[in-house]
Amino acid sequence: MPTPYPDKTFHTVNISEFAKDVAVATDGKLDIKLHTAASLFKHGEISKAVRGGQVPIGEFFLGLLTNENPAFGVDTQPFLATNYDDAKKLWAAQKPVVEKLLDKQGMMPLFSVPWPPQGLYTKKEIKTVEDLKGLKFRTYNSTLEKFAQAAGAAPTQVAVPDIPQAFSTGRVEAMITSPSTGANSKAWDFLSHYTDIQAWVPKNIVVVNKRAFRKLDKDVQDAVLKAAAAAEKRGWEMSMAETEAKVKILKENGMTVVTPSAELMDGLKKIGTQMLEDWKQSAGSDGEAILKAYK
Ligand code: PCA
Repeated sequence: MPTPYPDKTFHTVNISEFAKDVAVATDGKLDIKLHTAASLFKHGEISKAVRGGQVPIGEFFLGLLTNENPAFGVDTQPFLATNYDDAKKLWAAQKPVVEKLLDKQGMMPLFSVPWPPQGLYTKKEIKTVEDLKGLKFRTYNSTLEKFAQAAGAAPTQVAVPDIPQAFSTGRVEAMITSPSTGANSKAWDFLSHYTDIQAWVPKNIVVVNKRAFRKLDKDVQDAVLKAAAAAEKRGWEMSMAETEAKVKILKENGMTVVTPSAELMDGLKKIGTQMLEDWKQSAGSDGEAILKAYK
């Protein structure tokens, strides 16, 4: 099972628990071996590897598939769902469409877990959108890339394990990510301000190859589904706990945690509104169904 993020990431910890639960429930009949931190496949290759059956199961950032279909990345739309309650509602609205799209590719979702709300990391205080102009900006999917571009910044995609090096070599100088990824990357080594903009609550997803799943005995299938449901519940709770714990660590390590100015939020939300309009255009009837169910 390939996963993209390092061992200490709470998503990875949750998945280890999931694998253990499956092994225990099946008396070792199904033993899931994790290959973390993109060690088996690069992050961008994981969904294809599951789809093609090179691996039976894998984890990836759902919004990475935005280019395949905008519905996959609705949870990375700026300011559409910015807290856990709304994120839960958005997932309920998005899930049937994600299931349908993955099914066409021979895959099935097992569980999905959110990252904490996304905040802004910089080397100085950011009071307005204009302050972001020209900054070399680390991104992780095409939606964030558009957002950074619309704010006048210069986006560059960098995978989580490469964040410290990208900052230390000056390839990037700002980013939007969770307190989790910020703290795990020791953001204080190269950044000073964390502005709590709570811009969106994006998710990782664990998917299986349907053919591989069908080959399992019925009791093993049931054990996997049961462990998956438990992992989704546990993962959401871990994510909520993570938010507070990791903001505290940012502070303890000397980062200035800033409540965003009204002016900054207005400017960023204006970009979000325009991006949602564009998203609606590209997401068609699936997009409409998601937004209708969410509202
Ligand atoms: N961490 C991952 C995805 C979202 C998050 O909080 C990243 O920065 O790539």
